[in-house]
Amino acid sequence: MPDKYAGTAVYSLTATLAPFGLITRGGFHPGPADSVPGDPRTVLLVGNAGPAMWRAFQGSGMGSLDAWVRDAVDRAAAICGAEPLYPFDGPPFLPFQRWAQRAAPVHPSPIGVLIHPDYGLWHAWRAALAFADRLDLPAPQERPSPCATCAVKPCLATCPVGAFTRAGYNVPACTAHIDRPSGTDCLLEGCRARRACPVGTEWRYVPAQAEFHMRAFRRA
Ligand code: B12
Ligand code: SF4
Ligand code: SF4
Repeated sequence: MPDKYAGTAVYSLTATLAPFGLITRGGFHPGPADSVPGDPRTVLLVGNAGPAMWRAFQGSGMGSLDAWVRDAVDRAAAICGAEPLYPFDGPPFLPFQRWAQRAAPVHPSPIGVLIHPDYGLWHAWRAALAFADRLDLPAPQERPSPCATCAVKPCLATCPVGAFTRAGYNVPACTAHIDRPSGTDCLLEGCRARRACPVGTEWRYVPAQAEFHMRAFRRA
């Protein structure tokens, strides 16, 4: 976070979220095409990268990650005078992946999840904060997609049931596999295709965190 934010709402937000392992992940000045409810002038995104948020959540003793995030972010939003919005409220869901591409150097990967040049596939969005005022934002970082220079694309060759096709992500094939004994590896360690990506491996989720998300996905 640039020093120029010292003492501002953005700075308070970053400091308030840090003990939760949550980070501010850039922002943008929305227009009508961004479909942000309430017509705010600035949107900041909040998310996680790697296992930091998971460790804080584990320490809380709460069972629902979404409820824990809402609790933390609602409080942070009240402190800095913003309206909180959540990716899990829906359907209809808010277009967080589109907003993310406005706010941070992320790009669609061949398996759908957005890839970040540092974090690889090991990051997510947990909330957005909508501000009525226009806040100064750092210039957007222009960083190319790591997928552009990844000749082998192991993410596309690793799924045991070929769930990633030209037609998109075959969710029923994936969930059927993880319900079978042969799918235990995906269930307990996380999606094999995601694990095959060579980018940002130091940010990889720890096994308990991967299992938590895979079980939540299976329930969904
Ligand atoms: C519904 C949903 C699902 C559904 C359906 C997904 C599907 N059919 O593709 C299910 C339950 C299957 C699912 C699964 C997962 N999901 Co999901 N999901 C969502 C959710 C809640 C809504 C998506 C949506 O409909 N948005 C509405 C549209 C209008 O919004 P949008 O941003 O404009 O959507 C665009 C993108 O989604 C994009 N898009 C979608 N698919 C693809 C595929 C390709 C190839 C490309 C280029 C673009 C693209 O096109 C849309 C139109 O512009 C989002 C959160 C959110 N609010 O966005 C998370 C979200 C997309 N999921 C996410 C994740 C991480 C997962 C899992 C990997 C979870 C896990 N296990 O760890 C799994 C994938 C399973 C696996 N193999 O590991 C993350 C992605 C983070 C990232 N780095 O990009 C999100 C953003 C949630 C978050 N908190 O960050 N998910
Ligand atoms: S394996 Fe290569 S193509 Fe696939 S997501 Fe990672 S960098 Fe992109
Ligand atoms: S979780 Fe396993 S079955 Fe599902 S897409 Fe990933 S690799 Fe394929």
